[in-house]
Amino acid sequence: MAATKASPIRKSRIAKAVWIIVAVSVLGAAEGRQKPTNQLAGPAEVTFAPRVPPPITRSQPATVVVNLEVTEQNGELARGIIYNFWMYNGHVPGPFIRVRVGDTVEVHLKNRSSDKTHTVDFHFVSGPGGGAPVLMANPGQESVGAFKALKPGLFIYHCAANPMPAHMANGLYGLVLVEPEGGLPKVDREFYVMQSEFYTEGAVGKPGLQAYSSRKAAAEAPEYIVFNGNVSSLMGNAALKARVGETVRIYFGNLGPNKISSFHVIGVIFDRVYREGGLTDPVRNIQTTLVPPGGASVLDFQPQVPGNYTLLDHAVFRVDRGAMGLLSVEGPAAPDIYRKGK
Ligand SMILES: [Cu+2]
Repeated sequence: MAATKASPIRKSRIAKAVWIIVAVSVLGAAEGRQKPTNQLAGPAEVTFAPRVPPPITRSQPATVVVNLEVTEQNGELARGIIYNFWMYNGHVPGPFIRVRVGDTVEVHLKNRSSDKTHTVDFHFVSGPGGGAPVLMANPGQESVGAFKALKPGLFIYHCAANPMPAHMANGLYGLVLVEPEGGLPKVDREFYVMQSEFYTEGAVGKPGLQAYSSRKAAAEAPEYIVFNGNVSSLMGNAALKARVGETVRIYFGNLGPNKISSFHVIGVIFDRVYREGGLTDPVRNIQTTLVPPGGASVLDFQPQVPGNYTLLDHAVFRVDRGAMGLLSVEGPAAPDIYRKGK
């Protein structure tokens, strides 16, 4: 169409089109400015206990993808004692997820169960159910949700499908570290340790496949209280290892579901304790730290003397139920600090 002069209608259409182009480019520019916050960093690097992913080096927030998969499978709770664990990514506890404050965490949850609905309640999430209603996945289905990490901290995640206590007690939990801007002070070694209880029909030590006892769970009478899902997960060859003088950090979570942990490492004074997982204001020179069900704590220390150090819940009869681990420290003796005789 040959037009020498635009009609009023065409004029207004042109104006509209120009306005749209301007609006789009303004929005585009705004998007461009915000782009660092939306940068896709790809899948989050995750690890299984006692390993911890390396510190985050990004100086800008990003979108990180976390893939979780729920299965139900038999595994050893102690030697000769089998339990049907419900697991995130085939492990109890589930993967350690490390992100940065301001990150958007895009969670993909695959539910491989044939007959149970599962989900995740992330304590780092601000919003209803910690994301659980969004992530609810029926048997065989996949759910997706995206959540912005508004606050730094060490946070628990756990299943929250009905009946929630059973879904938690059977093994569906793990930790998320939301690093503050600039990260935490650097240390030489980092470990992931998570305490939880198991309620078996058979008394502690009874061999064979042990069913979950909802009666004992309701009575808050666990048969097992363990670190990292197994009585011997941190014993023998699986002991944590460090050298004299190295700085050591334990990311400690307590799922419960019922018992408060009085976490202690025999022969160690914690230089810094980030109580209840709050990363802004550590307290110093602590012997034992209280970690409630659904809570966590970050513990920094520096072993000065070689030898074996015992991790335990200082409610000490629980050691007989499994609440014990070892840190093996190698290096030169330090007789000025510790010696036999005068
Ligand atoms: Cu579940």
